[in-house]
Amino acid sequence: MLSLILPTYNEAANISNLLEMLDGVLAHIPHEIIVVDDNSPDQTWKVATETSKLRGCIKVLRRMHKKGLSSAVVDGLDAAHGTILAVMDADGQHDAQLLLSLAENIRQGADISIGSRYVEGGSVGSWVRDRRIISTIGTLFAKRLSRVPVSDPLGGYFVLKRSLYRTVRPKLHPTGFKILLEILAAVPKGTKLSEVPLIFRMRLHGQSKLSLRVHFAFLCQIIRLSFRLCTESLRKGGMALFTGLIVASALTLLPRVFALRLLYTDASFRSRTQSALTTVADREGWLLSDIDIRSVSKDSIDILHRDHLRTETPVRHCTIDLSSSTLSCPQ
Ligand SMILES: Nc1nc2c(ncn2[C@@H]2O[C@H](COP(=O)(O)OP(=O)(O)OP(=O)(O)O)[C@@H](O)[C@H]2O)c(=O)[nH]1
Ligand SMILES: [Mg+2]
Repeated sequence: MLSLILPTYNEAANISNLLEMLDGVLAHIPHEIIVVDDNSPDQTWKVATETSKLRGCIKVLRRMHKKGLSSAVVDGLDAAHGTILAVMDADGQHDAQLLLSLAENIRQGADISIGSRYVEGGSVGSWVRDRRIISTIGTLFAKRLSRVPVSDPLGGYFVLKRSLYRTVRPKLHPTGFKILLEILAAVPKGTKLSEVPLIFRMRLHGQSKLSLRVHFAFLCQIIRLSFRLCTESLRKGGMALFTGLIVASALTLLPRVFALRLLYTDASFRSRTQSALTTVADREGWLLSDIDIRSVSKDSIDILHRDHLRTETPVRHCTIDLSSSTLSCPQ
């Protein structure tokens, strides 16, 4: 089943048309539509509720306080039952027909499918110059924060697998408008993404909610996600350092372990070595703890001896013959 989330705030003049259009587009697909309205003063929730009485597949989630677009989308996605989850603006700017191509991409194996204004065939429509510039700069930053290559990480029209949503859900901070960016910054590496050209239409009725406050929230989101990316890279850097230290220590110890391997593998050799060392130490008046075994062979062991009093006596390199327990220390 496909679950379509429609976030609304003051879209009373648009919602009926859209729901009617969707009725046709989704006629052959098992689906549910969840309208998430923040108690719009123009009573969008009421219009949607009236329509839902005629069509069973529509649910209306009326939130009593305005909490913003991203959190409305997340609440809708949390309440959805479908295996394929879709999100679309409710102001008529997103072509409802495109939903079929987006959903088809998921059926073909994509994990997330996005309506993109920045691939060939897509466009931002008749945006004024300033909005084009802001969107281009924002998109540049956002692309760097996405974990998968994408051309339009700031869009609001996308479809994803429920399993992917479950994976990213704990990482989502649904503030501001850009929930897609939040998702793309949290997807696992190797996530399959596909994009479908989207021509962004003009609003037919109502007003945009894209305010200065929304732009500020976007700025905060970019800073927060950049910070997260940095700390993750640092953590990865820390892991690399730790692994490097372990490998370096192993490489340093390996020759020594190899030189002493007979001591680890041959019990009788170990006891012969032990008795030869004790004999030599008793005879020379050494402490066993002052003897450092460097390497062993079948007939002899190479040792370093340092006087435990740490006097001027230099460290001596000696060989003990195992059969006779004799010590030779070349000068
Ligand atoms: N529930 C809820 N929906 C919201 C909120 N803000 C915006 N929306 C809805 O989110 C969708 C996108 O918002 P718009 O204001 O159209 O933003 P936009 O499409 O980026 O900007 P325009 O191109 O100027 O329309 C619309 O369906 C809005 O009704 C909100 O605070 N709560
Ligand atoms: Mg809009």
